Amino acid sequence: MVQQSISIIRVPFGLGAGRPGSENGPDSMLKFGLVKKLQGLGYEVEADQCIRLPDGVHSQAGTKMKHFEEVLAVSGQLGEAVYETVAAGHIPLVLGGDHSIAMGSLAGLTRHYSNMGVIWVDAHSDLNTELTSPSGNMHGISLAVGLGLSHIKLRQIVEGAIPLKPENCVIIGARDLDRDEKALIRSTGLTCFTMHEIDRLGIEKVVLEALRIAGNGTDGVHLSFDIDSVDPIEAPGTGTPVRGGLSYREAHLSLELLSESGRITSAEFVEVNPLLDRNNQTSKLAVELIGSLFGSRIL
Ligand code: B3U
Ligand code: MN
Ligand code: MN
Repeated sequence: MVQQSISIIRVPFGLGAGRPGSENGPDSMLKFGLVKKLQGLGYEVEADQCIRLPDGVHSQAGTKMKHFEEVLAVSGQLGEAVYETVAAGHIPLVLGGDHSIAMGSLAGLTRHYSNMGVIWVDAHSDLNTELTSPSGNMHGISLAVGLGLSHIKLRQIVEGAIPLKPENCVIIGARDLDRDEKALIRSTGLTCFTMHEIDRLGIEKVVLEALRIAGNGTDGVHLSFDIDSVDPIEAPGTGTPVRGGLSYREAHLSLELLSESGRITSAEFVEVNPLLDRNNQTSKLAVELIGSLFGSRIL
């Protein structure tokens, strides 16, 4: 991280997921000491931004994508807040909420950064579109929206936003991909390090390669971290757990390496679902992992 002031943006919104609970993620991460942790690492921390769904926004019944209008309304507000935050020189740290909110973050960020890389850590690729989504859940299409592959465009969310370039986007930790998502990964040429590659190459090599790709000629690198990338043994409190994920140490090492690189300019942590958690294990893990991203070390 280059700048020294973090602005936390809470997004208590979970309608993009298939089950309730992720709307409680931001409060839970704050309750388990996130602000203190970041202050202890030497940052100035501001935590009073909170994005809420405006009154009176409701999706029409009968559209295929569930809560489409609500997701766009929240994303629009989040996008403006993220843009203002980076424009003022602070590091935005967005706390979800479900992963549909990434559309807002990406829209706000690409208004500021003209050539941004993205590292997307997730069990899924979130590369469905409204045409291919098997579930109708908006959190499954957010990266496709970021890449300009959906009918929903980033510039509809924030004026002046631009699509991501696939050659600067990297997915890490994937293990549950739909058929059309696999085809999109192949045709767009974006890089996807599945759990198979992580097993074979080791997480250090994968993360360093991801940094090279996302950092190649870019003026910012956004980390979008879906907590379901971590194995459900460590992170059970999430809506769509998939076995065979990142170990506790692989997850920490990833964030430590991203921190060491000094290249990450914004981050979001999503899909923490306190209603599904065991002893708040997942919220506490998320706080620890954010600490690693911002420089916490064992020694
Ligand atoms: N690809 C599936 C499943 C899914 C995506 N993201 C999550 N689940 N969390 C879909 O619904 O698009
Ligand atoms: Mn996701
Ligand atoms: Mn996921």
